[in-house]
Amino acid sequence: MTPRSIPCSPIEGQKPGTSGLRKKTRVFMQPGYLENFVQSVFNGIGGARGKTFVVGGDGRFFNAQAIQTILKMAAANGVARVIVGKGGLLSTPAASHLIRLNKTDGGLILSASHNPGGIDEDFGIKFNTPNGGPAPEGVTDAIYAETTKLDCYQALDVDDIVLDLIGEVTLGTMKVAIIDPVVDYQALMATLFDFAKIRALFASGFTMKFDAMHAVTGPYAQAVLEGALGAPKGTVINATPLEDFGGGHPDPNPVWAKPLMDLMMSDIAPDFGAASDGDGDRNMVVGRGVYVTPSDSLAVLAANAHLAPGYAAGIAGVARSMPTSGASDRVAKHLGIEAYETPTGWKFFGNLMDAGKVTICGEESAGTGSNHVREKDGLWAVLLWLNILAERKQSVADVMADHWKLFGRDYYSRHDYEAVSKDAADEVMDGIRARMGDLVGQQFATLTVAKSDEFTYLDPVDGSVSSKQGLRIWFEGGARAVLRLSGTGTEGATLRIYLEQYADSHEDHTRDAQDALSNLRDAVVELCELDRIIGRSEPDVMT
Ligand code: G16
Repeated sequence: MTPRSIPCSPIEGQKPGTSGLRKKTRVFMQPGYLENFVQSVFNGIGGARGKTFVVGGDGRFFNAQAIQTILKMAAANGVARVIVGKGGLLSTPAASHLIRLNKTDGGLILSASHNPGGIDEDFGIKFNTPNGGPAPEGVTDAIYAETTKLDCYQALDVDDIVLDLIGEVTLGTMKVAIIDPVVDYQALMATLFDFAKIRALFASGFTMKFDAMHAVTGPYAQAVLEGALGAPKGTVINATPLEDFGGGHPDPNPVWAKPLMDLMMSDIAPDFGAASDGDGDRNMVVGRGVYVTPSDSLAVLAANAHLAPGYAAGIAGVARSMPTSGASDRVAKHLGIEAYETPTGWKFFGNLMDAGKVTICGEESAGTGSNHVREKDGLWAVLLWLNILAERKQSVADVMADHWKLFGRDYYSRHDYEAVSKDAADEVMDGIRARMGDLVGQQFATLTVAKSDEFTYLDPVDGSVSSKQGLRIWFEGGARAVLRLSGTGTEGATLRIYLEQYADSHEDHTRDAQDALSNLRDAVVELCELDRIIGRSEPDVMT
């Protein structure tokens, strides 16, 4: 059981993106590929000797094998203790909580989030720091630097360990604590929400469907909703985590969670519908006959958070990613608290939460969360909604109507153009950059540009600057379009176009969103010359 030092060559292209390193599974399965990154993490954080880490993943194909590799490498690198979820499973928010609860030196989370799983699909790994959040750029830069110069990695030459039994085992001198992935997370939720009230809501006949999309949240949702909160069995559907998510695309949005959407728009819809993604950090919320956009969900949660015990004293501030609609800013103004606008990527919220500046954060990409952990948290958002519905004794549709009556409505949609060639995507972005100074006053379709820029973020806590974080174009009449390239895709480039049109509190809030945004969409398609550059003007996915 002596640690072996195995010679290797540096690997190119292991630069962590928006949330860690994401590649095709077969890329990760190449000999030495995962090892190169894991050793670079240990080296990049100043060595692993004597440290404690949390390790777990969303159960996708290669999860179990990758965990064995990581454990053997951790042991050989002198790690003192690893906390791992039974079966290698941990949702991303649960992993974040365990890192904080056990005051560990960080954690390795295995997931490609909402991307499909399987040998021909996607895999990913990211390092979270001791605050429980995704590593900030300084740390990922140090890890990346290691990947480009590594010449050997450490591993123990031992058999795999059995991860299906709760308890403590040793690997060399390293202790491995195999824990129930749900218990600590559930205990945390019970401190934040009024479980008795939500239990009474279910007991009164309130109905719900939670689509776990055959991903990691299944066991969490079953334990909390059907167990602790008494929702009827069958409330959680697709509850068993599968290596390929049942062949589905575990992204909780109206496109990929279509069966749930269809149910919620039908005559037999339950009162409330929700879904979460591959690793449990994203969520979708839908009421009977009404879809709640993530941007609106953030605004409603911020406006009503005080109804849940964990936030009864009020919230310190609200943060949203730049492409997220301005709905939460209006709530912050109303509450007299600060609103922050950050680049896309949950890591940017960490500093604000650590500094006590914000309590609730959210993104248009279906992520909402609070300072209870340092990741977005799908089930948390669903529980906060349930707590709010239990207190307000209203339907989701009525909550939304009241919200828009008070704050106005931000019609919102994201249009994704997937698997675009990298060159074409760059041409679209660079084309706009080149014309940025001349756009104001120009008319596209029926709209005239009022203002345009490229978003740069100055972190108010550490003063760091992040530039090139998305192109913004405002039109006369209050519409805004944002363009950016996805940082989480694994095939070509994904061009995201975010469309937003504000209708004030006196205007019509009942329009179809795509209809309300059609003029803006036409203007952007023309402005970007999408037909000419990428050969299509219709997006692959509209959420
Ligand atoms: C990750 C980050 C999110 C971010 C999203 C953006 O989500 O954790 O904070 O909003 O990426 O994705 P893209 O760059 O593709 O627009 P996740 O759920 O994939 O970890």
